[in-house]
Amino acid sequence: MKENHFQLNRALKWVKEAQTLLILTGAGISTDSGIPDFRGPHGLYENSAQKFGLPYPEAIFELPYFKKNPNPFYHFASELMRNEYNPSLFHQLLAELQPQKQRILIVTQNIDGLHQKAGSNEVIPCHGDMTSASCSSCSTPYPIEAFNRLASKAEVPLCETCGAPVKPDVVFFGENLPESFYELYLNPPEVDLFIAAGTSLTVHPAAGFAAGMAEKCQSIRLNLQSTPYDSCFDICLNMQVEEFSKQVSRTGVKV
Ligand code: CNA
Repeated sequence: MKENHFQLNRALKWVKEAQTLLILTGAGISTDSGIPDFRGPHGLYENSAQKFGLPYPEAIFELPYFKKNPNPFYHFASELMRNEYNPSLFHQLLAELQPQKQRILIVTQNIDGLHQKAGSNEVIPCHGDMTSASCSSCSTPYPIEAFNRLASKAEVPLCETCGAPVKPDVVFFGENLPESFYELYLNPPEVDLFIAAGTSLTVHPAAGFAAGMAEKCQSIRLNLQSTPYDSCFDICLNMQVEEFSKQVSRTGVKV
């Protein structure tokens, strides 16, 4: 308990002092916004196989399965699209910190667009997002308005060229990440502080990137649960990101 308190105070001091920060975020920073994560307590994986009739939970984001049966993905996507989600305290914290720091670069594994909605301006969505869509087979782009109209009703848009199911440009298991992420991976910036927040660090290459960054500079792992890469970090905090945000604001940083 005493050790936890000491580590938290050390982390708060680092956040206050750092001028350049790189933050890797995951689904855990959006649970308070109402979007379930995958692997956390009550995450999607706990009930998705049964709910969407999948052979195993990860199938919902696997391209070969999607091409045969895109319906489970569209049931999931329509839930995400029909609701109006708002940024959590942690999204707000990062946006509010921006003018007070030299640089805050966010790499997010999330596809929900909440960092941008909160006002953060340097965001790399390393698993893509839902702002464009294309054919899962021939890659022909699909008009986004028509995509939104159909997907929000859980209807599967079909490619006008080859008839295969269209998918939003989010990265499924086994697919390449955007070029902007690989550029960062190969040339990681010099920063004062790296934070991995709300991520189980189980999905690669993002998890490997986090491990590399954590060893390169001062680093904090902020998550409810431990991760496979905890030993790479200087500080590991097992706590809610919302609670951490409140603690940061108590140090005098306006949130
Ligand atoms: P994950 O594997 O589901 O891990 C999330 C982690 O966050 C878990 O370890 C939880 O314990 C932790 N967590 C949950 N709530 C909180 C909280 N309030 N405070 C602190 N920690 C919390 O998700 P990852 O992001 O690590 O995995 C990468 C996948 C998840 C990416 O491909 C995403 O696209 C995908 N995903 C995104 C969203 C979204 O966009 N909001 C939602 C669900 C899944």
